[in-house]
Formats: sequence, C-alpha cells, structure tokens
Amino acid sequence: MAPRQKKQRTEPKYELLYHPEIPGRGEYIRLAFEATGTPYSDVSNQEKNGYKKFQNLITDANPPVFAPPALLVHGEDYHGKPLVISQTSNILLYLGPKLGLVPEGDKIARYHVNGLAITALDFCSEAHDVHHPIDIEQYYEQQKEEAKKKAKSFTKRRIPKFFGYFETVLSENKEGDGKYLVGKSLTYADTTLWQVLEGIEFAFPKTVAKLSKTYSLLFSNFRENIKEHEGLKEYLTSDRRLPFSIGIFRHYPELDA
Ligand SMILES: N[C@@H](CCC(=O)N[C@@H](CS)C(=O)NCC(=O)O)C(=O)O
Repeated sequence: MAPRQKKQRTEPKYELLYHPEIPGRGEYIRLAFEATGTPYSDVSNQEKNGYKKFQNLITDANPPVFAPPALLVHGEDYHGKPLVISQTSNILLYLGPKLGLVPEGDKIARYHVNGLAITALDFCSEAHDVHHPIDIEQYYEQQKEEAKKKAKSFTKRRIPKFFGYFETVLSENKEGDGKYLVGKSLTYADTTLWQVLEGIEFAFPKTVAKLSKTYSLLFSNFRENIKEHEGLKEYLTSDRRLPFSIGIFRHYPELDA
C-alpha cells in the first residue's frame, strides 16, 4: 500500500502519448508544458517499455485515438476510464487555460489563440504533404516527381502566404509589440507557430533565407523573443529537445527553391 501511494504522489498529472525519438506533433504539446514549467511524462521517450505502453493507451482509450499525439490526464477519469484527449489543437485547447497559455479574463481571445494555432498546424500539415503528396504509406522516393511539383507551389505561393498572414497578425496586435500573436503575453499559438517556423526553416532553408527579410516581425521580434522566453530557453538548448530528422519536416535539397 505504502509504495503505491508514493507512486501516485510523484506521478505527473499529464502524460504525453506520442511516437518516440522525433519531435513531430508531440513537440507542440511539449512546448506548452516546457514554457510553463508543468511536469509531464513523455511516455515513449522516458519510460521503460514506454512505446508499448503508449500503443496500449491510445488503443484502449474510449474513444480510441486515431493518430497521436494524445494526452492522458490523471485524476480526471471519464466514464470509468482515464481521460485521454486526441488531436493536437484539441489538446492545446484543453491545456491552454489550465497552463495560463491563453489571455486571462477574455473568453473570446482563447478562440483566436486556437484559430491561429490551427492555422500554424495547417501549415505544418502542408509541409508534410510536400514530401508525401500521393501516399502517406509509401516512401518519398516513390513519389519524388509529384513531390517536386508540389514543392514548387509550396515554396512559391504557400510559404509566402502563411508568412504574410502571421506577419499581419503580429503587426495588428499592438499590445503584443511584434512578439505575441494574441494579447501581451505568451500563448500556445506562439509556441506552436514558433515550432512550425523552425520546421519550415529546417526543411526549406534556402526559401526561408530568401524570404526572411521581407517578414521582419516574424523573423526578428517574434522568433527571437520565444527563444529567449524564460521558461523555454533552457529546454530549447538542452538535449531533451529532439532534433528534426525524417518526420513531418524533412530536408530534401531538391524540394527547396
Ligand atoms: N490532425 C492530427 C494529425 C495526427 C497525425 O497525423 N499524427 C501522425 C504523427 S504526427 C500519425 O502518427 N499519423 C498516423 C496516421 O495518420 O495514420 C493532429 O493534429 O493531431
């Protein structure tokens, strides 16, 4: 009895259920926890047999999870089972007010935060579809020619359209001083967009180098401010932060402008 009680006391309330070894969409959730110093367990990366545990938890959840990330919340059982929430933007919507990552006292602002986070996540999905335009279950090499075509429109039109949109949002949010998308302090729209920009730069460095001068708020004020954020600084330079590799964001030079 005693050891069990001890385990319950030390177990973090939140468990992130995601694939091991890649930042992926799990990173959007990690950044929310890291920015706010919230304890969490990254099951697949930190626990013994974590990968198996992660697979079992997402399958056994009710409703089961179609695709990770998912969030398990201890102490919030739902219909007799541990609460498991799926979909990145949905998890962030749940955590936002609890972690102080939406403006306080403005019930509408949180929907703007969520709308912007979803737009950043759309950008992330489009970047993924560049290297997998035909079939998510086949290798890049099997769809390389189509990928090259998609890359052309993505780098020429879609990247500038997303950059331009977020630049406008930053300049119109006067309270944010070019540093925050909504209000005057950090929200999960900021952390999410920041990670997408990191991924886009990793995948399309030449395109970003060409465009970054045009979107000065985005590429100076905004990016630099997040890097220096009190809660994030240590994490972002630590080896706990997983590097990009061949996940959602991939660097294939032939797809970069
Ligand atoms: N819209 C979902 C997308 C989830 C997703 O595509 N997850 C990837 C990993 S980042 C996956 O494992 N997908 C498997 C699949 O779609 O079959 C979200 O934002 O959570």
